Amino acid sequence: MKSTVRRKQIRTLSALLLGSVLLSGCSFDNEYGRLGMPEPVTEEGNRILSLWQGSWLAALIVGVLVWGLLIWAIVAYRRKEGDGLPEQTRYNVPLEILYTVAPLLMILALFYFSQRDQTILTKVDDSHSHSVNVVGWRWSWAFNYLDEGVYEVGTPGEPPVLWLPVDEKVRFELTSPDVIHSFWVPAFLMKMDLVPGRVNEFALTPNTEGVFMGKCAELCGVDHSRMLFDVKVVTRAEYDAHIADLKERGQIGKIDSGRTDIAGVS
Ligand SMILES: [Cu+2]
Repeated sequence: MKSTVRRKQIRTLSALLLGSVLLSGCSFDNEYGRLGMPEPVTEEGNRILSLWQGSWLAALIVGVLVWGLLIWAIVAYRRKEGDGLPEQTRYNVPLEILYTVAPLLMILALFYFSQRDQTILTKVDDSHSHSVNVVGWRWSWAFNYLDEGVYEVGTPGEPPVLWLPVDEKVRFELTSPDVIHSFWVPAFLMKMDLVPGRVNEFALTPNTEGVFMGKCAELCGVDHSRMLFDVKVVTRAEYDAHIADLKERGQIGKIDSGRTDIAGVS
């Protein structure tokens, strides 16, 4: 009688737990549903978010299965009164094949989805409408608006602002004249390293107006923590006005990018 009641309690508790997990997983509009990720503000963000959620869901399903089997084995085969030592066994070929093949299949599935999305997200073609050269240097940032021929540069004390027009695909060209930095805007759900001697690229389309913080995500030296910047996503008219303002301030040309094929202005 007692055990029937306990079984019922366990079943209710499991249903409640599973229900809450599924409910939070199904809703994309809250931080629980996004599993800690910020709200995407780019067209590409939803793809990254789905990869993140899918990976966690897969991990959770495997976790529940493993925990369930463990608990079942512990409870069902626990030592009972009068039991002696259990039968001692060695080797179980089907079981060993299972725990070799099962992880392999899981890794292949994770690899497939990661590789598929990475290929799409890092593909740069001619579909962008403008390009920005992001220069990370010890210890701030410069943004060269390549199509407009103007630049913005910051200092650790006065972080710069990168302006972007909403709903227009921008190509980032990442360069560093000194050490490795990393261009990270958490709200973009995307970051990429700036490596001296090479040009890294990616493109995205901001689709939400607002101000989003950015920072360096690669420990690069004493003032790494001060390598901050903001990204301001605005309308095309506001963007054009800002570019005109930069021109008026005389910020014309390009801050030295560390690229050998382009002569810098400083
Ligand atoms: Cu850094």
